[in-house]
Formats: sequence, C-alpha cells, structure tokens
Amino acid sequence: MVVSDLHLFRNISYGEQAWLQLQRRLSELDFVILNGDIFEFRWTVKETLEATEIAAIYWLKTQLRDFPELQFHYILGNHDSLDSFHLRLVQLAQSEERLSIFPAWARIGSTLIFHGDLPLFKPEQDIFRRKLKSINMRKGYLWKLSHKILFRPVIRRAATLFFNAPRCSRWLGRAFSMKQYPQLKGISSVFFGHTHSPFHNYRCQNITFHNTGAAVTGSKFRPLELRVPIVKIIGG
Ligand SMILES: [Mn+2]
Repeated sequence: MVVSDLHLFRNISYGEQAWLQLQRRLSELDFVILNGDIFEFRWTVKETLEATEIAAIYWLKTQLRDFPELQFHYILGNHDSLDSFHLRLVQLAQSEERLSIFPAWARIGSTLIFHGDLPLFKPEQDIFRRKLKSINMRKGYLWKLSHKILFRPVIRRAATLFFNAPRCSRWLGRAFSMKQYPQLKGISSVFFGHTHSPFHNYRCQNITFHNTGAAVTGSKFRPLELRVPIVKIIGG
C-alpha cells in the first residue's frame, strides 16, 4: 500500500485516525510505502523540533512493533526531509531490517514512487535527488501569516481544483522529458502525493498516474494498494 501526506503532529491533520482505519488491511499486506510528508516539523503542535523528531521515531517504532510482518519503505517529502530527522531515520533503519529509507524516490518493477514536489516544482533540477535541509523554527511574523493565509480552507480547495489529474500528469511528464533519467526506464505507473489532490488511474503519455491525497482538513486521503508479483525495491 502507498500512503502519503499524513502530516502527523500538525493541528489540521487527521492522519492518526486515517492511519488507524488502515490497520486491518495493513496487517494482511507485505509492505507499506510511506511516501513523504508523514510528519510535520515546521508546523508541529509540539514544543520543539527535537520533541517532534523523537515522537516521529517513536511512532515508527510503534508501527514496526504492531505490524511484525510488514515491510516499511519511507520516502521523504518536502516537510520531512530534515537532515537531523533523516539521520535518526537512518539510525533506526540500521537496527531494523524491515525499514528502509529513500530520500527522493523508489521503484518496484515498472512502478515509480516519489513524493512529487521535486518534479512538480523543481523540474529543471535532478528530480531524483533531494537536498536535505535544516529548518529555522523562528521564522518571522509575516512569513507565518502568509502561510496561514495560504492554508485557509478556501485557498486549499482552490489548490485542490488546480492540481487536477491532467495538469499534474502533464507537469510530471514534462519533468520526465527534461533529462535522460535512468530511473525512468520502463516505467508504466507513477505514485505521488504532495498536492493533496487525490486521483487514481489517470493515463497520460503511456504512464498511469496516481495521487494518494492527504490527511489534512479540506483534503481527501486516498491510499492505494500496489499489486506486484515480487517486491524488489530500489531507490535513492
Ligand atoms: Mn509535500
């Protein structure tokens, strides 16, 4: 199953309930792909960044314990690609063989999975390479206010309409054609998130695109099962 954009620890997230509703199905599956923005750091409801990172690692450890048969593959998004958190993830993955970490992308057979922010908004760069960042939690009042405005329900709904299947698929197709990417060889389907506008099975340029939505108010959460004969995952 591919899940994205839970945005856990953000005040507008319903990710915890959404995840709970997947429990029974997840216990029957072989693997889950956490496709970015699983946790929220900049807009955390917790006191500090460190407290949020510790809670995020604890959440992952709890899932690994509760689903003893499940393989977890974590692909970073733009909200959870902090160098400090990535370090914690890598450390956890070293002691936990059922967890693997991919900064930018993963591929299972002819299916490509990534968060989507890199090809959608930085298509001129290498869309398969993510630069990790550190965040300044003390951004100014105006910056915070502008973000508040941007995330008002009416703006979010407009964004949902804007980031529709034809537009996103066209943009991704354009990013794919900008360089010769070996990661794209033989790709027939693509899973992404990021835009918070879910759609499944949109066909464009011989690729089937799927967006798994987001568990934040005003958006729909639409995880999707990925059926493959053999789960051999590669990524970076
Ligand atoms: Mn995102």
